[in-house]
Amino acid sequence: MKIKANLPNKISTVSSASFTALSTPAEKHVIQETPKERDVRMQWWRDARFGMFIHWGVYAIPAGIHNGKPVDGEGEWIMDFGKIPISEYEKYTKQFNPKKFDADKWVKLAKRSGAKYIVITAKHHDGFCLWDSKVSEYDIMDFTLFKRDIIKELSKACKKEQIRFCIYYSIIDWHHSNASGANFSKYRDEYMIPQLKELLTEYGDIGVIWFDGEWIKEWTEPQGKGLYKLLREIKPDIIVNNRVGTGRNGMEGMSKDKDKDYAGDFGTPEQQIPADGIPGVDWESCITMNNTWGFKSNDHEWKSEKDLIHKLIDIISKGGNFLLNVGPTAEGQIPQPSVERLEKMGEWLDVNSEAIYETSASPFGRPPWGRYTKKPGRLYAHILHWPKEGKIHIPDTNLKVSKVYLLADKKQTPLSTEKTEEGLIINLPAEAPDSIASVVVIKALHDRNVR
Ligand code: FHN
Repeated sequence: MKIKANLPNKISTVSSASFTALSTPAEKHVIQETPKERDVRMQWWRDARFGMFIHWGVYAIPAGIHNGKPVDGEGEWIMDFGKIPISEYEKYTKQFNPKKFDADKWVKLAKRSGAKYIVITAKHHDGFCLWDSKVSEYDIMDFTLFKRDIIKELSKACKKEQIRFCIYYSIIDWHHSNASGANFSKYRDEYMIPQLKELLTEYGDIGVIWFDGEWIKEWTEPQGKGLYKLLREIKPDIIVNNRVGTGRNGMEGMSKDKDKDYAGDFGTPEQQIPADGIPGVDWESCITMNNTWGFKSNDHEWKSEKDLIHKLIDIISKGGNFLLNVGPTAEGQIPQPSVERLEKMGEWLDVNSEAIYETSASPFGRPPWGRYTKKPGRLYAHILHWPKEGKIHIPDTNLKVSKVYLLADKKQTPLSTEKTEEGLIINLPAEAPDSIASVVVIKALHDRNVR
């Protein structure tokens, strides 16, 4: 059951004419871009490999508990799962005053973790805006005592630390009276689009617009294509996920479903890592650190740092990006268990980042002991389970190896190898340098598999 309310909007002065593109036939929505131009636009995102998702908003106040009772499901859905009427939910909004929020602290943690970009929920399904929106009073400046533009502060902190700043925007809006039913186009043209324009043009360099809530019946693929075109016209180098349209699952089947051309630049498998990746398209797995996106005071089921590092390696070995979520508290603090895990991931990346950033998918599938990533002239064997037999086998008879060594070994002491009819045996030391994952570097010349 979705909840609606009448919200007195500051109706945008932007003419609706600029949005007719949203309703004209699909062929009007084609962006002229060569494959090379697309590769240039996507390059920073592909090289980055690892981002931090931040789900933060009013829902952090109830934090999974409403009227003294726990509400099942993700914390950011409490307004819906808890069947909280708008008027009652607005009481939570009035309480939103995160005095301990420190954008620099959050961004420095992201940087220490090895994340290269941050995606923040500027507006989730509850409709509350974390920035000073010109078309709404339901925002941090007009509706709360906090009166600080969180999106602006985070954007500035990201610029300072050279972390790409990205925006999550929900097409669903449980607070806006026109966001479903007959008046949806009014919400789209007079509220949603002006908000996207202000986020894209007034908040610094936005790397990605990350849409969500695309599954509602009012939203269609042609509208998604029209919106994608509009956003690329506003900011030609912007990257947009496939939830701008209806492609969420389709993109995952995209490599097999060539005749279905979904809007958006990358697929968005959620809480999952596709077994074989998604060959032929860009994709990003978004995953929580416990079981909720938005903070819940009663969710303590934290994934281990070993599990998170293995997920990072698994995703990247399949050619994807890893968007790992944190759900800050109502006070504006990232939960300590999240901080601890992010710090551990950063320590592992301090040693092994060469085998992660700017790499591409494994040329050999998935060996029983771990995963592969590669760069031109280099193959990286990520050993997740140190083999008792003290060796690993690389199934490539073409490898012209110049050097093999443990990435953790600053002296790059060569490991002994043996050529076989099936490929290359690499002999390993008795002890793994890292109990979570250790990387063997195979410097290979002129090999078709290692480009
Ligand atoms: O409904 C949302 C959910 O709250 C969360 O934001 C996830 C993150 O990708 N997306 C939707 C569920 O698919």
